[in-house]
Amino acid sequence: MRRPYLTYRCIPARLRRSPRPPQFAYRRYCATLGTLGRVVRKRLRETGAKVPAKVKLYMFPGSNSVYTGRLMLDHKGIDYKLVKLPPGAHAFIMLALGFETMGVPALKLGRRRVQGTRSISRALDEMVPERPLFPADPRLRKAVEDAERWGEEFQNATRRIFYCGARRDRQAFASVVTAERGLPMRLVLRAGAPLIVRLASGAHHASDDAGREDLALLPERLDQIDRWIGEGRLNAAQLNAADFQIAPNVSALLLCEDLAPFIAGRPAAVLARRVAPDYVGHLRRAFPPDWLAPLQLSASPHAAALPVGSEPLPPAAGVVDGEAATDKRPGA
Ligand SMILES: N[C@@H](CCC(=O)N[C@@H](CS)C(=O)NCC(=O)O)C(=O)O
Repeated sequence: MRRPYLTYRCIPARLRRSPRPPQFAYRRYCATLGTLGRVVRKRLRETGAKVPAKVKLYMFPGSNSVYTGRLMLDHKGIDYKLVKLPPGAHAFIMLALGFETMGVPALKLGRRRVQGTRSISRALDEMVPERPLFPADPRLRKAVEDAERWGEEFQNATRRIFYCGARRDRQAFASVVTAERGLPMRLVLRAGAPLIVRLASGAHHASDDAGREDLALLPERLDQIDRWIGEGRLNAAQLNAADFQIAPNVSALLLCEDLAPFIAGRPAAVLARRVAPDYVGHLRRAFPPDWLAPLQLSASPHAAALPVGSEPLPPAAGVVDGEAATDKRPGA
């Protein structure tokens, strides 16, 4: 089951009868979407949705924002080619390719370029109205747009927290970004990890002060997600752009040994496991204890059954409903 995509790509397009088989880490997600995905793709063909023949996603595995982009493309049932870039160097490659900014995810839709998760969600809805990422009702749409914008800030905070941790746990970065790579690139990324982490920490303003503040704000941010889930703005029957924006970041935080016990018992974790269950990687205990004090103070109603410090970790990305993660690959 490794790299079914490559096998599939070997079949000439005219002979491909089934939709592209699930690839990378979304096996469970795709399994849920399996039948539905086939129906959606068939409908797309019938309705003549304006999907260009060539759709490319520029990305690097391990990025939280890329995970969001991939989930939305899959949600729409769009067939696309992954262009995997090396993290760090990707920023310059994106500029060299003519994109406006250095960031991934970015899409090439025929000749059109779309960069950034919030632009991608809108472009996808424009192209494929089926399975909308935003509700038609203006009031509900605004609620989802607000949550999506908030989610992008949460995405930034998650990234800052991760880089603060990755400066302390030297295996963490490689554990996240090598999951979908072949051996040569894995070796390169492992060797380059300390430098990439330093550069990315600078690019994303992930100083210790910023990370510490993000950890202090984490309980209220998680409370916000839980509230939105309670209201039905998130994790409703029909997933929306805000779900796809927010869930991968909760999944990413669940990869942190220090943080998982504070998150695992929350509705936010249910959302993460439903929407973005395949984040790969691991961040060992890395944060100074005083950085975690605000989480401990707010922990009582939400902490997982396990007290802090008593492993094993609750099931996070990579282990879903007791199923071991043998070939899990992240989208982000
Ligand atoms: N907020 C942007 C995030 C883009 C972003 O920061 N992506 C990272 C990868 S996780 C990146 O490419 N950083 C390089 C840069 O922007 O310089 C979005 O939602 O698309």
